[in-house]
Amino acid sequence: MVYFKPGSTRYFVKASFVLFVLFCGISAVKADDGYRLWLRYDKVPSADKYRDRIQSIAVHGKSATFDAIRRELSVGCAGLLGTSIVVGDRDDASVIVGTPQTSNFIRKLGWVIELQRIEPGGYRIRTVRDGNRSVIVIASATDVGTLYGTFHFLRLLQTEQPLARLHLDQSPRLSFRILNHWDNLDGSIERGYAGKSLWNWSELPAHIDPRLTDYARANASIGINGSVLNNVNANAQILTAEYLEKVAAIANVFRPYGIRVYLSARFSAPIELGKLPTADPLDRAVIEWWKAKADEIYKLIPDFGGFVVKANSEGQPGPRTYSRTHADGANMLAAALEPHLGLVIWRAFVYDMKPGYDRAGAAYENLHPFDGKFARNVLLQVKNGPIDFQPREPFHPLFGGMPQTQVIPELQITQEYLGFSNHFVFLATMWREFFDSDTYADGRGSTVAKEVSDKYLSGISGVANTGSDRNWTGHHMLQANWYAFGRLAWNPDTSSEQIATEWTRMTLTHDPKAVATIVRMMLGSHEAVVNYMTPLGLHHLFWGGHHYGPAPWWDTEKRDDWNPVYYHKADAFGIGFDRTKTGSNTVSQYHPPVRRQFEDLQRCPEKFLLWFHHVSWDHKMKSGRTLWDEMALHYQEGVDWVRSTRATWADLRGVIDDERYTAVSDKLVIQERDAVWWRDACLLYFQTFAKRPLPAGVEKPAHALADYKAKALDY
Ligand code: GCW
Repeated sequence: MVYFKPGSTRYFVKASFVLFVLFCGISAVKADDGYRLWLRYDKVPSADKYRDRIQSIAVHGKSATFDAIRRELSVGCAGLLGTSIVVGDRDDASVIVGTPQTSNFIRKLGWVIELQRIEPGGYRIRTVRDGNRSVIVIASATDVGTLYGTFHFLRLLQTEQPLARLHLDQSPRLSFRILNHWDNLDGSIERGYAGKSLWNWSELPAHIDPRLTDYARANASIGINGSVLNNVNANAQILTAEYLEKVAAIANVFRPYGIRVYLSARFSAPIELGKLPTADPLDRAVIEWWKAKADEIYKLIPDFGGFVVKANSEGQPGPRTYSRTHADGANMLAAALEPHLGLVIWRAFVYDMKPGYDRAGAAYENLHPFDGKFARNVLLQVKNGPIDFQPREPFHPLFGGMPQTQVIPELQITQEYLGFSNHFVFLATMWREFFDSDTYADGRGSTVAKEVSDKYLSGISGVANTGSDRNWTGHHMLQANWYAFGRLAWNPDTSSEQIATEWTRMTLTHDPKAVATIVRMMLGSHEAVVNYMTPLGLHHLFWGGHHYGPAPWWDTEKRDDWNPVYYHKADAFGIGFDRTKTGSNTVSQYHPPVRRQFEDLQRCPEKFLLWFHHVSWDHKMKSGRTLWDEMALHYQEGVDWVRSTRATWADLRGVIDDERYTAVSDKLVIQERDAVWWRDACLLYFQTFAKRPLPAGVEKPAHALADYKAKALDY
């Protein structure tokens, strides 16, 4: 080993290097590739204050989960406080972590019954007196609850909360909080915009990518407790013995973090893998095949979550292929999983084409007749809106529409229709709007949040936006959507502002002015994208197939309901889809108070106007303007938002590390280009019907309509 002597050139070089590193360490803007997500654990400005309070930590408990807790606390506290902290097991530590079963100290606090009564996964964090000193206690009835409590505690430090009088009990409102990965076995991701799949099937089970642990940590830190590994457009191969062994290897990594794996099951697997002549759910041999498959899976993965099924949807096989019902199909699988406590998550994304039908009403029509007919371990997974993850949709009428069914929402975190990983859109506000929608299922106040949490089994799924990109989500700011999904799954009444503030402080900066600026940007971003893509209730104006840029003129898909023209119905009179009595009347699927509001042209919220009504170009809006002028101004407003956000972001140079600052700036350039393209393409096209000039304040398009029609926006 070579030692550097003072006075030597090498000493000077070395010393300068150390100084440089120290300087970078002190400065808040050292480069960051975003890999650490919101678990950055860099030293917080209040570190000194915290150091007095947290001198040592005791973790009482022996299990893989407790090992994870120890690791997280020692890395987390050392980083946040800027000094290493002893993580041991002494009762005189300043922080004590455990369960009544694992910790004498906690048992003696007399919390056993109360902790038992907190929902599974819940925890308690309190500052308590112990003789003449005060101790912070993180306790739960379960190991995983203790882990969640640990992450909460770290979040308190990361967001610089006071620790003197902690007094909180937390428990999840929804039981199954699941990420859905639309990952194919070849490593590609359907609607994925952040690289390849995180599961390297060819290397598994022999090689386990350490990144899987970081994925599990990130999820556990926000309470996510399930992961569906493969695309709902499923390949039956995932259910072969060879793949199940790989799945089991992943499950082993996730288990200490409280995450169960689930698989998307292809309904016709008994034919493809079992060589049976049919997959009819009432066929004896088929029933036996699924039972044996379930037994095989649970032998390898005792805590396997269950199957997700996309049946009779977009060409996928299902029970209706055999003239059986959705309930027949779901219940057959449920019977195979039930002895193992497994779930069937049956997707309601079903929209068979019938002449003259309205796709927005199809799922309700198909599934509603089966209310009360599904087995107890079946969850019905329904997209937030009736069409398909559009920038804005009213809530799906199946929420509050199936009182005897365990309906769980499916949200899309990946931005299939929201500018992929190029556009900065904070989705919490969109999801808030959904959760706050009043379904009137049991009178006023029956919000979606309430309806979905008041079930015997409750849950939520989010289609993940993660991938192999170093920063996980393709765009640094979109990590916030993964975070927001977890926080809302834990408590669907959490405010967007709270989520945005927490995330910003944990992920980007502690500078209060910068935090306020970034939070404001985040909270305005969803309305902006709606404005420049599909304002006033417009929907599905997307270029066919990839769903990136605008193509409101598109009419060449083989199904009518894959074509934008089907949705906007622009003509010389006006624009919009009439879903009232004079049209498809699918508005009648909502409970009467909601229906009455939506179907009344005067009372319908303007943000949903063209979703429910075909409206004259000259219709007077609340602003006093005509519909045409109002629409054009919305498009302009969307563009203006992106421009002003670019300027606001530019002011953050130096507050956020250069690497992330620059990456986000570059994405905003793309977002501005796209917003302008959206505005111009849509307005020029709609103008061919409206035949009215653009109102003052709306910029003149740079190209002719033919140019926009000729070329998809690059992505
Ligand atoms: O939004 C549509 C997507 C499909 C997807 C489907 C679904 C996985 O365009 O890519 O398939 O929904 O949710 O099943």
